[in-house]
Amino acid sequence: MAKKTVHHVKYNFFESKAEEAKKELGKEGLIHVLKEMLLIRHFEMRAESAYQQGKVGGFFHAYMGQEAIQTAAVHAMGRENNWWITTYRCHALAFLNGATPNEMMAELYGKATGNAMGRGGSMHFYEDRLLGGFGIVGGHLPIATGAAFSLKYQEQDGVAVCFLGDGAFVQGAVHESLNLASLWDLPCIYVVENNQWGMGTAVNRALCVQPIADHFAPAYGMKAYTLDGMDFASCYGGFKHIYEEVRKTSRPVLVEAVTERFRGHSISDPGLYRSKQELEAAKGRDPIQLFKEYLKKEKLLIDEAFEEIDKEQKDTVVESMKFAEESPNPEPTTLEEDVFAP
Ligand SMILES: Cc1ncc(C[n+]2csc(CCOP(=O)(O)OP(=O)(O)O)c2C)c(N)n1
Repeated sequence: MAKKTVHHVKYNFFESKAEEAKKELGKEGLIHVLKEMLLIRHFEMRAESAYQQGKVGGFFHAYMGQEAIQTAAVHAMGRENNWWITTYRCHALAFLNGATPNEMMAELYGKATGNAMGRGGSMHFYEDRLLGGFGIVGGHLPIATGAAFSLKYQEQDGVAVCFLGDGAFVQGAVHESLNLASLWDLPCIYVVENNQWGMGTAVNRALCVQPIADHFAPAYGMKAYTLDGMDFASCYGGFKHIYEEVRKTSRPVLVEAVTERFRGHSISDPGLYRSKQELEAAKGRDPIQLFKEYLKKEKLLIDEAFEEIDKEQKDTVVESMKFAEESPNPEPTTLEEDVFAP
């Protein structure tokens, strides 16, 4: 365990085998990871600008600053066999599960070609193994727990991976889910992405004790893992270890990935509760910059190649805006299609 204090909290970081990422993914795989993280970042930035131009409506929550966590989790565990589920901050996980930038942007624009046919918007992206984007804080944990139950009941290989925020952790359904998962030995990996803030409330004003995983996992008879959420290689090694353990034991685990979001809670939040200096300090550990430096240190990347990849990803996102712009609106006569109302 590596002890480190972040935001006045003493963490016991899991000492991941960071070299595993290089060993298993190789140069090509790591460059692919860089491309994905850059695409996620550019997608959020461009989508924000489209929102500001009035092309996107509804809620909008950016994943900027947290890219390393879900990218590492999906690469370490593989998207097939597993069930994935997250909050309204769901653009990255949809992309990592196979959604294309075109269909994602079109969904934000409310177009018929969108990921949810223009019905869901920013908070409700889906993929074959992604059970959704959910708007009710903590409300998706019972669904993740049910997905883990189904895997076990049907004797299928795989785990359910559930992402939630630090603010969500105090929600009742979270604790009912942890209790049941432990009681029934369900293969569920609960990942608290501690980005330091709820909507505008600092985590230390919402939670009576921290660190989250170290304090709460023992109460449910689970193992706790704390990961540096800004460091891809460390997250990759950590998730790899956790995945193998959960498949072997069929015991749920509680993971805390320590990170910080770079934007307000949602696009309508100017973030006045955080000083400029605090934000700059967080950006000093930008996961994409850290990953770039790591690749350079490993002699897998040079600055010129980075610039090229960066531009490529930006262009892909700009293309997706064109696609969304030119896509048709859903036909009003289809309004009642695909509606489930018991
Ligand atoms: C049950 C419920 N209560 C309150 C809200 C309003 N709400 C939306 S997001 C949010 C904060 C959640 O913060 P956190 O879980 O830390 O996630 P983050 O947005 O930081 O990723 C709140 C209170 C909601 N959507 N659902």
